[in-house]
Amino acid sequence: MKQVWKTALCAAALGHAALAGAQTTWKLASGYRAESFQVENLAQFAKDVAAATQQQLKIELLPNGQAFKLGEIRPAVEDGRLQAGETIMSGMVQDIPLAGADSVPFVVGSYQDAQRLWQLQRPVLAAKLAERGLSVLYAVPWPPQGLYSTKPIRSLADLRGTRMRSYNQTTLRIAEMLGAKPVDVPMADVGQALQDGRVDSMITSAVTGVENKVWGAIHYYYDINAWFPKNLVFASTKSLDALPAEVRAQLLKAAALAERRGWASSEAEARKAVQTLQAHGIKLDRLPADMERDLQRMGERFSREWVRSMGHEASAIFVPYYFN
Ligand code: PCA
Repeated sequence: MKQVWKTALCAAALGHAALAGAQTTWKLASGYRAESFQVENLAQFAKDVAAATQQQLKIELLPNGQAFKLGEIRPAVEDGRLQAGETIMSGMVQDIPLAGADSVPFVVGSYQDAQRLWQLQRPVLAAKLAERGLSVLYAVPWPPQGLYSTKPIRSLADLRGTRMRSYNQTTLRIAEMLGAKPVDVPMADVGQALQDGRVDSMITSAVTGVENKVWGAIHYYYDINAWFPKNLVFASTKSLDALPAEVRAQLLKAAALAERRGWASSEAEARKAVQTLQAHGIKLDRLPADMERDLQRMGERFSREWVRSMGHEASAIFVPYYFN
């Protein structure tokens, strides 16, 4: 009799486990703040997925680089510690050089061009990520990158010897080319780094300036429209394949929607943010024409270096970008 009870209890427990198995929770880490427009879009994506799959797939967000630092997120998804992640695409260039295509200076000058570049970059990037067991969910650009400074800038020489914040290989190399000292500061710490006087200048979006309330230390913003870096949201292919087909289809549908929504909100936020910087007393200035030319030349030098290091993979993206 005892044995019969044991068997019955085991069966009940197994039945319960089978039901619970139908509900999956993914952990998705982001290196960016929950209040950032990128992570707000991500939170909406998670909500959409839960609703569309009747809670069969829940996405638990781990934002702010707290559980996993920005640079650790992709490796953590690769080795199964996370099921999904959000990172800045150009942060992957050490392992996947063509992920940096969107951060080559002065190639893309508008959201429309950024979209065209993404359509060309996506298939080649997806193939590279597939080799690592990763799948692309969606990508959303940060607004155009401008130049911030505590002091007015009249020539490139004014940046020599200053401490310039970097967040990817492009910002690092540009600081080097300018003879500035690159200081790596995660996006969430930019406000603090400025307050502490650890940074004199930086290249990032107007939105990032607003989100970090940079107006205490920064007095000048130059709208140089240098590039449109994208955040990439991606998943472990193994986790994706383990989902029931219908759940997977709903997830991919929500991802496509998040991509469209994100691009629209990036553009809208970009416009508002420049005004907010000005409203807080930051001078929106133009660079002198000869400095603009020098900056363009530096961008060309960067492009040459990049194309040389990439070989034919760069042409797969840039030949159709420039000639089609
Ligand atoms: N904000 C992020 C990346 C690009 C941007 O506009 C940052 O500054 O780290």
